[in-house]
Amino acid sequence: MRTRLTALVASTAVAGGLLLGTAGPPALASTVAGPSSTSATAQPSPAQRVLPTPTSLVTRTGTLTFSRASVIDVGAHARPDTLQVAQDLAAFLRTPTGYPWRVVRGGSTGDAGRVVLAVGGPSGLGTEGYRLDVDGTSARLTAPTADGLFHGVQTLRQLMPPSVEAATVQAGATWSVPQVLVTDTPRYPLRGAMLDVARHFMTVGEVERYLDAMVPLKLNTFVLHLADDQGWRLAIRSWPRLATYGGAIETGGTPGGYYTQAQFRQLVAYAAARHITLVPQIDLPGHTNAALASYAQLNCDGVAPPRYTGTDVGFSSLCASKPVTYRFLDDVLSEISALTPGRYVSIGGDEAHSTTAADYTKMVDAAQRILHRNGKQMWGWHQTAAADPARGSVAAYWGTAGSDADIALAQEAAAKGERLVMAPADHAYLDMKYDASTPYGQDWAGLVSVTDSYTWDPATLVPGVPDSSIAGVLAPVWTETLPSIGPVEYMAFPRLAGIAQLGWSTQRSHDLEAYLVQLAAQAPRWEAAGVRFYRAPEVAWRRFGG
Ligand code: NGO
Repeated sequence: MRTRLTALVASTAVAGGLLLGTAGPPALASTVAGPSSTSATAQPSPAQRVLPTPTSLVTRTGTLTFSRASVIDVGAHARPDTLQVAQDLAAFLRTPTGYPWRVVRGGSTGDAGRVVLAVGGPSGLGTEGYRLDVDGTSARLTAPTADGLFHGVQTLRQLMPPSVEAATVQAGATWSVPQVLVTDTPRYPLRGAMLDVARHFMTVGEVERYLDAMVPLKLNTFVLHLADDQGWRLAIRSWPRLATYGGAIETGGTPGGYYTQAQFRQLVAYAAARHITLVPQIDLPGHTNAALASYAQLNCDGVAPPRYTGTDVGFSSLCASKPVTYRFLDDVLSEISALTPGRYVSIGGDEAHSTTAADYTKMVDAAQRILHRNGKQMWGWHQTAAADPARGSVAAYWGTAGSDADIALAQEAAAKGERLVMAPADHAYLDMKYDASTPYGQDWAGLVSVTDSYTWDPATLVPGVPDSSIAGVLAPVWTETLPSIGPVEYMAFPRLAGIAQLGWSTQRSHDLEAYLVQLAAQAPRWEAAGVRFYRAPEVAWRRFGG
């Protein structure tokens, strides 16, 4: 089932640029109240609505109101990717407003409110920044890239009433946005979520739903954990039993599943249409029981173990001394690389407790060489720093406070020129329970409240790792205890918003009290979009009608 967010991206590609505009009847609304403006519920200020916090947001007086005559104007010379962003925005807005939202190539006039999207903007916006200038007649969005425009659209969307997220026409609603000037660039270039579909399989529709929910948070990276002890979830043509046998069950012994290569491509494209890069993750040399169970020859003793349905870690390993292991790695990683337009493929590399240090290095290095030959860079957990990671590869740090061995590896990764992505388990692991009463999740890294997930700084988390080595943040959801996307959403929201904010917003703007109010402002939006979330006690969820 897809959420309303799906409509933000149209499936058809068009050529042109972006200008979103309204040339309809005069604005009637004098406030930024949503369609149910008769209710006494307080309305969040512009700064409270936009999450992650923009670099600069200046609130002006008054609103811009859209109407049936509103158009999106991309200008006469719009690039294809700009026009695509406009088409996607039009498609998104049509459903709740019931307005036609024509996309026009220049020439929109009138003083009743229009939106203009164009490539450009002031220097310094970088590859993802944007400027949104809303006055009484237009919302003018400029950015150097389509990524920036897309992020700017998310801000515009969050400035609209929550019912803009609804999947049906909201008759009688007033579609206004407050007049603001936003100039915004991300703190870090890499802001990601990870979803484990190996422990419990998630359908294509479930994964798409998660991608949809990531979009407003300006996340740009999605790590899909495709293989672990409990299941192999991607069809590999040269080793078909990986998926058909190794993917047939999941944790607990319930039926599993796998993606065909066509379905995987669909997911890659679905993410790309949302300006999100998908990073496939195949764990090795540990976390490989599903592969070892599928092919006896991959085991040092030539005997296939049974498939595994429990939740232990660290017991499986590929066999470093067998030539077939390297053929397997070559076949699998080459097929995955060919399916992946992105620059990274993750080989995991965590918890190889049943592999000697020498064997670990041998297999990780072999995997890295194969990826390089396929034009990819290695992504792995920080343990891969113990092998020979190339400069520019990614080490995702999942240590907890005070874990000296992990800190030493993170420092080693930085010294070797790796880019660190911060995913500290005691802050960013969204499978940790919120509190002792949380019905799902684990607690090995502690309980991670909404406050805990936001109260840290990626730049200073690991001593001895300079900020220049930090590429961003990652929020993993491991699914040993999460059988479907509903529980995944409940664990991810609202904490995913906090990680997104840490990755996007300046440290100077870090403010727990303000963040908790921003979350309250998201509640009616998530409700309208059908995104499940946990009503954490520190947030006054009803404040804005959520
Ligand atoms: C660890 C482990 C995973 C578990 C997860 C559960 C990493 C990188 N390896 O994180 O296999 O699923 O904890 O929280």
